[in-house]
Amino acid sequence: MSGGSMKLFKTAQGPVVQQDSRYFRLNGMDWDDLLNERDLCAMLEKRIKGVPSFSLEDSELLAPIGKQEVWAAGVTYFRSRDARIEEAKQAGGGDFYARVYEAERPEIFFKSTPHRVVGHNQKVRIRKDSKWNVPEPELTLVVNQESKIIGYTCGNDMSSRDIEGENPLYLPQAKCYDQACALGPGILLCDDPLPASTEINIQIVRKGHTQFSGATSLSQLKRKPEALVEFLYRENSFPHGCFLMTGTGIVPPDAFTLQSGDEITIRIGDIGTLKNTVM
Ligand code: DO4
Ligand code: MG
Repeated sequence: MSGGSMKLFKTAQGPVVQQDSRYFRLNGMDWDDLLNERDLCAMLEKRIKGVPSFSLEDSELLAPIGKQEVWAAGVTYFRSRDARIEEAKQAGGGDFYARVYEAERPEIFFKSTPHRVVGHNQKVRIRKDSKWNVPEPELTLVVNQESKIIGYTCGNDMSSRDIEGENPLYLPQAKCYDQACALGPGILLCDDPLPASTEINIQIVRKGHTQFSGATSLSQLKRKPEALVEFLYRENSFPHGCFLMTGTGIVPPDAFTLQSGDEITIRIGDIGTLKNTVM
């Protein structure tokens, strides 16, 4: 890619591209068409030539999603495998997690329709019928209709651990509900894989005090992003492309559960920082 890295943001006025710390509006361009443009970065470089830059405020940002579905991979880090085995032990489900961690076929599940997704600075929710809730900070792949990874964003796979732990068959209820998925702030457009040294950080602040912080890096991710995409696109078409969360490598201690008002900050390498408050 020439001209340095680019990021794509979504606003109510339309898509915005960032290059070299300058922001340009892409007036009249459709978000879903853009994500599926053949040579996106080259097209954007041409398109922003001569366009005046402006300063983009955080308050303008929407979740960087259009008509795409969001899917998620699970048990892709050793830490997640361990935590799930423990959480499902009583229900007799622990063995499933150890097996899927080693298996050739990854765990991939449906996470969210676009209307359930929130963006940077918007509110995520915990279920009223759950007592044990955590955020899951996950590198999220942006994949076009031809199964090409065109970029990356930060994702939060909000999860109800008591529901999931009670019975693995409850996974869809633990994972898929209104405002259970946060994506943003924008999309780092990138043709190449991210370096293994890319860090994933999370901080949870309650009433001004850090309740939990954690970090991992992509070197701990057991599966290659391309392999996850290959499985997802087997026997499945995505006419608008899709988002694929790659699993969490950070799980807070078992005594921790989210509360209303908690501020969750997720930072991944050069992608940016996704911040959400629990409703
Ligand atoms: O199998 C349960 C969910 C796993 C998950 O969401 C993760 O590992 O990130
Ligand atoms: Mg997850």
